[in-house]
Amino acid sequence: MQRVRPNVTTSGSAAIDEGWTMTLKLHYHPLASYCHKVLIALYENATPFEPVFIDLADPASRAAFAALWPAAKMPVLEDRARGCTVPESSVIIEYLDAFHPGPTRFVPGDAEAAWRVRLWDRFFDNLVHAPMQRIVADRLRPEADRDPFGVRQAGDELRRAYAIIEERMASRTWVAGPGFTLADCAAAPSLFFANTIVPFARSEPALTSYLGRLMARPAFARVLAEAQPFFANFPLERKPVIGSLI
Ligand SMILES: N[C@@H](CCC(=O)N[C@@H](CS)C(=O)NCC(=O)O)C(=O)O
Repeated sequence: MQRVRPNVTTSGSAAIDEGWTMTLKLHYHPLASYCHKVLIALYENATPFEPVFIDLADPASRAAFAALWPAAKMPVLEDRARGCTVPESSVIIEYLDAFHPGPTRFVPGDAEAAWRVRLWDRFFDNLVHAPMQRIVADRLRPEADRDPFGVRQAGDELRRAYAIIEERMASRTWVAGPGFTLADCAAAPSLFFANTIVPFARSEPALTSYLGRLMARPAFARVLAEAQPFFANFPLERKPVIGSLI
């Protein structure tokens, strides 16, 4: 087992000092929303890790990343001490919970509570994150290949998801139980970017307050502060803004 230096530098990079080797490496990009989901979990528990910056537009960086995980989707966690390469944000967070646990537990041990956490994690990935990404991806296409109908459909999906979350969050602090869980890690970046693209309505105060609580959570506030220098690269006209709920 390698020795792991327990503290993390204020820049957000886990430092590697003489004699200390990071067991965990996170392959990521600071603007990538699924990477935010995992960074929240790492920062929640001050889990030491070495960040590895991936630039998928750079052929060498993409090839090295695809050699690690052929799907070439970020994030990917490498655990050198255990010899594991772990893709998929939800799986990474469950892996951290199982093998590198800290004070915040992301999936409860109790099966009854756990299925609810997994349900809401799937809800945010499939019904908020996915349509939000479709709108962003459409903007990255050549003009002639864009799909305005698909973008309208994705916007409608987001509004239907907002209505469901509004009703659920009327009487809750966190989405899937009394504490902050995997489902809230999934909610934070997906709602943050979705609200930038299809702003919440005035009639959705519970949803708006929920995103406010997520943004105030120190782990997510740190993720957003580190992402901020890249916000100008966000491909839509309206750029993400920290601290203002549109
Ligand atoms: N289901 C995956 C989704 C990962 C994903 O879509 N990542 C995006 C960045 S946020 C990506 O790698 N996009 C690059 C591409 O699709 O080429 C997860 O939960 O980790």
